[in-house]
Amino acid sequence: YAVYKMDELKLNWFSELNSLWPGQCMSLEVEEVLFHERSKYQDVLVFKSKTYGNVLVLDGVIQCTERDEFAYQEMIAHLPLFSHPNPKNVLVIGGGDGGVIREVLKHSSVVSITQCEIDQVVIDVSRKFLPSMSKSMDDPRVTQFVGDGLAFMREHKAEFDVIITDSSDPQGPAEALFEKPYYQLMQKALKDGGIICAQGECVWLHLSLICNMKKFCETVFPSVAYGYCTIPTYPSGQIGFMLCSQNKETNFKEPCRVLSCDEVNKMELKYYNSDVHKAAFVLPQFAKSVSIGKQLCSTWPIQLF
Ligand code: SPM
Repeated sequence: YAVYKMDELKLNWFSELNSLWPGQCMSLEVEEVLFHERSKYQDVLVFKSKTYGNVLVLDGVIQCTERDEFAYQEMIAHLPLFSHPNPKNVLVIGGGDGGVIREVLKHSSVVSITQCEIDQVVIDVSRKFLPSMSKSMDDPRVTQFVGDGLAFMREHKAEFDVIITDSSDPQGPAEALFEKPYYQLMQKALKDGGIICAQGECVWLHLSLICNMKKFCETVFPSVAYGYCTIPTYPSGQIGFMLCSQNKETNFKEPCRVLSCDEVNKMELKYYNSDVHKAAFVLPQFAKSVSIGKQLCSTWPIQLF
């Protein structure tokens, strides 16, 4: 599948061409290529952009930019953590840049964060070029493993209050993380009442994938919800999250702890607040009708228009 054209880097523009979002792409002006190598798993590129800071790109797909990463990292971490009454042990699958760990560490109830990232190169380049995210990985509450998330999950039972899957897209190393067997393993790796949250793609681009995922999630967990945030540098400016709970009483739309303005400031939150939490689950009609199962699901990707 398509990755960026090297010529475009030379011309000082990076364009995120990919068959997952045909006929459209985000482009960023490049000031300097900081790192570009193929790891064992994927093409790894880091460049300094003109207006979005340093940018991490895997297999031609933007993973995070210093300017807008907080939107995604805050939401994928705080939606599940504020939906759990007392999260203590948290597992992060993927997230080798450290941004999700940075957010999880803001919860005083959390005593341990275990991370399993498949690609050591992603960790290394993040440590070097994305310090505002990666320095979180040095916190004593964090234990890091480098390996396959699916294999890791097979070996852990009833250990975690919250599992966050911060993956790349379902082409390449993260493919299995969008399938039912992985969700079944996560369900077993959770303690009673545990909650999971996973990168859930984009309703503008991958509605039938989301619909199919939500349907199989509902066969594994008694409570499932789909939320989203806006973010300029992901395709169509939006990305979603699949949330599932072992507790049928979990109402994802109502956070367990509501934050005051002071608390929002103390936690240095730039996107998440308690109103944003509730609003994240209010879907536009075209997505709502699919997510409640009123429309036939087909294979993805589908195009809306
Ligand atoms: N910690 C940041 C890692 C980013 N993980 C998610 C990357 C998703 C990139 N593609 C978005 C496509 C949405 N349809």
